[in-house]
Amino acid sequence: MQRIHVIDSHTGGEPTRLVMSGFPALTGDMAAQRDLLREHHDQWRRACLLEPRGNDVLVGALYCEPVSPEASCGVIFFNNTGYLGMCGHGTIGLVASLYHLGKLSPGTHRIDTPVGQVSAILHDDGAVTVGNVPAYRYRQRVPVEVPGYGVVHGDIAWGGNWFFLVGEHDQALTLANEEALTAFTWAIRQALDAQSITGENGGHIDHIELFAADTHGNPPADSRNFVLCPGKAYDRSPCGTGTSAKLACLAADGKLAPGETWVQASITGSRFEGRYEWQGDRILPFITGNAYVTADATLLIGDSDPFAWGITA
Ligand code: PYC
Repeated sequence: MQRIHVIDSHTGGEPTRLVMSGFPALTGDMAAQRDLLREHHDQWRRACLLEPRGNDVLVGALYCEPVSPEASCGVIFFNNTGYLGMCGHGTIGLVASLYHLGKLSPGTHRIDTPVGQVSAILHDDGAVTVGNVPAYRYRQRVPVEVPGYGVVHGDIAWGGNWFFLVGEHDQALTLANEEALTAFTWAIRQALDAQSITGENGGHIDHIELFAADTHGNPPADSRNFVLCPGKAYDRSPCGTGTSAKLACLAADGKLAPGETWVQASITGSRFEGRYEWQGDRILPFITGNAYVTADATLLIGDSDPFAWGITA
């Protein structure tokens, strides 16, 4: 019997499963550890995140020893289909979970990730501000022919993952319309792949983000979004890396000044606050949100369980 200690939380409705212990030992820098996990131990990701123990919406976070002297810890994020560069909601969940365990106090912390070091401030009221990796817009208003929908224009931006950001569309951004939104964004994602439209240096665009006015909020947020994640589930939170990519586009367009607050609502109505500082021709995004711990549990992987390592196609 294998045992994995996890802390579950949600950030704006989006769940994070933090793995504290039970995974195989990994070595090297964070990117090397992520690659080792992917290439040699991927069944541990599947056991934690796929059915019957997990589900498509869950994002996993593997707690690691820090690789740099100033960091409190390292983290590797993963989901139902693979591995994420960075994850904003997951970092907020990580910090809230480590606070729950008594491993972090309010204050500023540094966290090593496979795509660079991030910072996290745990505020006295429990809110967390993530200082994300530098973000930037790579291409503006790129046309893509989407079968069944016609030509869709979007910006390509990096916020710790690659995003295609679409503001021009006729979709209703409501939870009731979730199936149509998933179909539309999945069609965009497939069209980008088919037409070899990528981020810089061939970076795979695996997140699609739609924007509209927030007509539901009271008071309204600056914008409402729908984010399709790599495994086809939609983000219940406003997506930390997606909000970072949005800030990069707003900064590039001169629509948001450095230090000014941008309130991003999600499709569920949950909110993040974002702001940025310039760093050369990129921005440093800061994303603030709250996470809540929902479980402190031990996952059991039994030798005789036919679905011990998850249900796979
Ligand atoms: O918050 O960055 C994020 C995120 C990525 C995928 C799901 N959430």
